[in-house]
Amino acid sequence: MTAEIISGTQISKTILAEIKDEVEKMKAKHGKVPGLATILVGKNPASVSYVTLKVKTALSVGFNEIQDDQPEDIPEADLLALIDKYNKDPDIHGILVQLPLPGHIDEKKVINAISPDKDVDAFHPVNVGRLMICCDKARFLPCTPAGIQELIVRSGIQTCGAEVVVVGRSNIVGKPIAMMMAQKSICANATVTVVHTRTKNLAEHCKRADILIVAAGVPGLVKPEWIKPGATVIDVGVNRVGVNETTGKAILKGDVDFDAARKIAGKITPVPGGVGPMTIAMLMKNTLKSAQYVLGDL
Ligand code: L34
Repeated sequence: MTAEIISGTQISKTILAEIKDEVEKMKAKHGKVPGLATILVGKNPASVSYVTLKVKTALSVGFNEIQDDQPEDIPEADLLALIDKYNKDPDIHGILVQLPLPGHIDEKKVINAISPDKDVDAFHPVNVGRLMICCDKARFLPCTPAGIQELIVRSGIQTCGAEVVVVGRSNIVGKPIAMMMAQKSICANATVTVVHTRTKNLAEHCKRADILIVAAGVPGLVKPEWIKPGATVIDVGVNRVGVNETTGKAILKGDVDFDAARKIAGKITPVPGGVGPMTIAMLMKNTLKSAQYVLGDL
């Protein structure tokens, strides 16, 4: 058996085309487009790569995009003041501060400073709380988990009653996707297990999964014998394992041993071209929603 590839590149293109249409409608109706401020502190190569893609994508769907690059040594107070400026700017509907931040800046303080109404990452405690209680004010879902859910739904994978195993318990991916997959909703209704570094018999848990979501940040962690034949495997890991000597580009590897897993799984996401592009598409969706809400169209 060779698993079918779930292409995040393809699916994200469809979503971005939908968003572009909505932006055009907004422009025609209100003379306005969604505004996104992207703040990058320092020059972490992975962050530069992701933010560059985010900026390019925002422009391609017709957003007003403000790319705000700041030096590595920006004082925390200055960064907080910058966030406050965008909080007050009526043309900005989404604020993104790319993580990780340099050690002298308190990440929690920064996340708390972003207005929950412009928190298109859904990292603010108010939005995390809304996600947890599934209330209708949950306008923003965190981008990577929302992207994973879209991949699953748009690939026609049944989640109702399915065994979902999530490897990893981060605030950005593991915890929110586990909560989302357990929600009472047609896109979810799964039975969810969260496993992590202290779990006994990691392999045994993974083997039960109809849908295995791996967000551990450990290249090649999941071996083919951990996968139930025919299962769906979603690989969230984007690990930079080296540099291609001819192109100078980073070599990316997922958390799953892809070539071996492909022979066992039913469906699988590749790295690159799987969850990564979906994260970016969902950021655009959140920014669009934010603007639609402000304009009274949601
Ligand atoms: N604030 N910080 C904030 N929001 C986020 O949603 C993120 N994340 C994570 C890191 N820090 C963040 C991202 O944007 C991870 N992440 C992310 C975004 C995009 C991609 C990967 C991770 C992506 O597009 N990956 C491509 C390869 C890109 C490359 O060549 O470097 C892929 O196909 O997987």
